[in-house]
This record gives sequence, C-alpha cells and structure tokens, in this order.
Amino acid sequence: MAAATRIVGSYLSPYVRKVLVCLHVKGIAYEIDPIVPFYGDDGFSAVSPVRRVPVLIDDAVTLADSTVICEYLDERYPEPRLFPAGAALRARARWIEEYADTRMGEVFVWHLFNQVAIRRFVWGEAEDAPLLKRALEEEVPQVLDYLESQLPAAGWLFGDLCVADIAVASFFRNAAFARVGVDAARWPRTAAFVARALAHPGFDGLRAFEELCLRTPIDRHRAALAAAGAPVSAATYASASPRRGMLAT
Ligand SMILES: N[C@@H](CCC(=O)N[C@@H](CS)C(=O)NCC(=O)O)C(=O)O
Repeated sequence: MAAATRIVGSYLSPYVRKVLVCLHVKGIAYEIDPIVPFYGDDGFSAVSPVRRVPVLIDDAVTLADSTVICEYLDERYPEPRLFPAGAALRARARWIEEYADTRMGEVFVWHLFNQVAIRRFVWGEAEDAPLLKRALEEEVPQVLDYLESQLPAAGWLFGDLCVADIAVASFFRNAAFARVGVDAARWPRTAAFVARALAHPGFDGLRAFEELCLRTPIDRHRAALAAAGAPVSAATYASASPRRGMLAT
C-alpha cells in the first residue's frame, strides 16, 4: 500500500532534505517523487505554483514550502517536537531556520551548487566564475562567521534536535556536493556541529540516495533510486525537458 504522505522533490535539494529529516524524526512513512524541479510538468505547476520543491501531498493538504510543511507536520504529528518550548526559543529557532532557508539558500544553492551542477547538467551552461569566486571568498566565510557565533559547542541549538538544526545542516550537504567544506581551525563549532548533524540517522540514511543522484543522469534518477530501494512513488510530475524557474533566487 502506498504511503499516505508524498514528497515531491529531489534528494539533492536542501529544502527537500530538511523535510525528509523531519519526517524521519517523527517516524512518518512517506513516498517520494524525486523530480528536479525544472523538469516538473503542468501537474507540478498546479501543485507548486512557483514551481519549487518540496511539495507535500497527503490526505488533507498540498503544501509547497519546506517551512510550512515542517510546521504542519509538527502540528499534525506532535511528538517528538520539531520546535523548542517557549516563545523566545521558538522564535529563535524560526529565525535560524529562516536564515538558513534564505541566506544559506542564496549562497549554498544559488551561488555554489547551482553554478557547479544545475547550470552545467540542466542548462548546459558554464558557471558564472566571478559569482562563484565571490561566494567562496566572501559569502561562505560570512555565513560561517555568523553560524560560529550561534551554534553550540555540543549538542543542538535549543536542547533536542529541532527544525533549526535540521535546516542549517541540510545546506552543508549541498556545500559538500560543490566540494566546499568547513575549516575546523577557523570555525570549530560549525565544523563539529555539521559533522554531528550529518551523522544523525535522519541525514545519514539519505546519503546513499543523494550520492546516487549525483552520479546518475537526471532522466534516470527515478529508476536508479527505485532500484536502490528508495520509496519512489508510482505517480510522477516528471517531464522530459526542463523549464526555467519562475523566481529570481
Ligand atoms: N522557500 C522554499 C524554497 C524552495 C526552493 O528554493 N527549492 C529549490 C530547490 S533547492 C527549487 O525548487 N528551485 C527551482 C526554481 O527555483 O525554479 C522552501 O523552503 O521550500
């Protein structure tokens, strides 16, 4: 029997990863339609009007934003909690999640991963070398400086693993895909936090599927993932040719 919860979106997306780790933490079974968003068909436009992943589809809702999805999961399936208790800690968790989704998204997805992977493999274009250089020399260090001031020396940001920890860690997989690591001599807390988080079973269990996608042509992701045991859905929004995204960043 198909799982009641379907996630639309590639294992290579940090926003999809954030949702998949939250599903793992809550022990919710899901199936996945692992499309790269640019290859979504008209049906994808209907469920994701800005043509972005992840999308969650279940018996009650269709939602096309990772933050909205994680909040929904936390309200519908309350234990274990994805947010700390108390107004101040909850607000701080939301802020760190927002910082990850916006600034880390801009730098780690658009200025790094998009340059070295999406431009080449989806659009057949060369990277924007000045943009990539500025990201590596200025923007990534600026993000790491900020995280170093926020992340704990041990454990998680606000007690138990929460959505803020998961959101931050998710982007470091895309940094790794672009061969960017964290210098532990310069950012020791961040380096240790990332290692700790990515060793969590929620992240570690996705690693083989991510690596498979990295080494497989996009039009074969679905079949390769199914053969490797990923919970691939029978239904798909995949199309054969890509369309440009709708939003600037
Ligand atoms: N705010 C959204 C951002 C999602 C997002 O940017 N997803 C990327 C994949 S990493 C995407 O779908 N990009 C396609 C596009 O921009 O056209 C969320 O948190 O879900």
